[in-house]
Amino acid sequence: MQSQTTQVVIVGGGPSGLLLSQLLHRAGIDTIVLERQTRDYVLGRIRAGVLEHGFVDLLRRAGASARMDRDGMVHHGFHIAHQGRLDRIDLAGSAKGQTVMVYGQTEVTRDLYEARDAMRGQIIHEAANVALHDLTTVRPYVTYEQQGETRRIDTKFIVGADGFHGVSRKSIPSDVLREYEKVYPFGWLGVLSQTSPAADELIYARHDRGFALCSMRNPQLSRYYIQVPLTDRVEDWSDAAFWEELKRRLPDDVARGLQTGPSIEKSIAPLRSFVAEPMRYGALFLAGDAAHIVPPTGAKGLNLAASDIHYLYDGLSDHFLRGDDTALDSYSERALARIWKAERFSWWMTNLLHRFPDMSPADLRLQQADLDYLFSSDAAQASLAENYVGLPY
Ligand code: RFL
Ligand code: PHB
Repeated sequence: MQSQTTQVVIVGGGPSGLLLSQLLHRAGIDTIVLERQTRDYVLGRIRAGVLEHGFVDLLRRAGASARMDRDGMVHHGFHIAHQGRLDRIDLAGSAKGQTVMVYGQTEVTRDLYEARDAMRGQIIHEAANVALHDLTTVRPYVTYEQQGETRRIDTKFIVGADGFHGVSRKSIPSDVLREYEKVYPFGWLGVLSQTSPAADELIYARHDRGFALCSMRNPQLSRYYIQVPLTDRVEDWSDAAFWEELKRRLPDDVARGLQTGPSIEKSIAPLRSFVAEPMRYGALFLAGDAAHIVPPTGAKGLNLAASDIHYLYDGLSDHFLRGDDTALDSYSERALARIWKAERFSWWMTNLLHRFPDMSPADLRLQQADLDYLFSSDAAQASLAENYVGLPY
């Protein structure tokens, strides 16, 4: 069997895996990334759009920020539409000058691939049937299949950055792993279109017909979402039906000014809150969506992946460069403390803005009171802003 050796095997070539591989390589630590899909497939996914400053700093440390620093859009606030009007959350004013960066996950991933190429980083695409072995020994290894052949990589540590449906979390015995999950009774239908954005800043809309979000990728590219029942399929939604429904959920003046056009991409994502504990099993460390999922309402998924990578990079570099395992041994605990706070925030923002199918008149009044309180209290706005820009690492 063909075999290789490396210091860290990273399963998953999404943003988490690529970012860690790039940071470790710059510190002189050798990695191999195993990705199930082709590069074009990974780069075809349309996902996150809002980056916290912690993520921005990490991309700079990874030497992969030139395009983001040039083309990314710094946002000082966002809007919440409710009862036919727009109220603004002043992020910079409420969160001590902090802002967020609007720059798409697709672009982040492309920039990371290019940075890996420039350093000749090893990324193996179309790696099938990845399997993790001997995780609780000092000689763990990974096998995978390529072109009909089974190959082996011997290593010291394995990082599971293979997303929610990956193999890594499933490699932890069920009597060790605890899983916490909440599934929401709706999804988000997302549309990407070559049109100018609805406004200069994002608009999150609460409406009796359901939630809507106006976001963007650049001044000519917009991203919109509407809440839909889980039973809906993408084929049920023509572009015309999507635009009509979106407009109905926005304040009149925003709807009137909305530029519509053909969709470039259209997909439905279910909403889920999920955490797996612990995030370490022997030589295996979970990071990003492999360990946790948040509903996208607070724009936290990719940003949580970045804080995991920050803690893991600390731990792995201390291990290899200084022979100190303190940070590695506390990885799961440190990462989970921040994850649960982001889970809370994402759940709260989802509850604030969505229409749940079983809401009673009392639930609706409570939801309205939550919004009224938000816009009548500087402390409530400061709390929202502090969480939205990202809690400290
Ligand atoms: P990913 O991106 O899922 O990458 C995992 C990679 O692992 C590969 N893989 C395997 N490779 C080898 N062997 C296996 N057995 C494998 N199984 C899987 C996969 O092919 C893939 O390439 O996880 P990662 O890197 O942890 O990154 C997480 C983020 O992608 C995710 O949290 C965000 O996209 C969530 N998210 C948002 N996050 C934000 O911070 N801000 C946002 O504004 C935001 N908006 C969103 C979002 C997610 C959305 N969807 C579609 C779920 C909006 C949406 C609609
Ligand atoms: C996006 O632009 O895709 C986006 C922005 C904010 C969110 C979720 C998704 O909360």
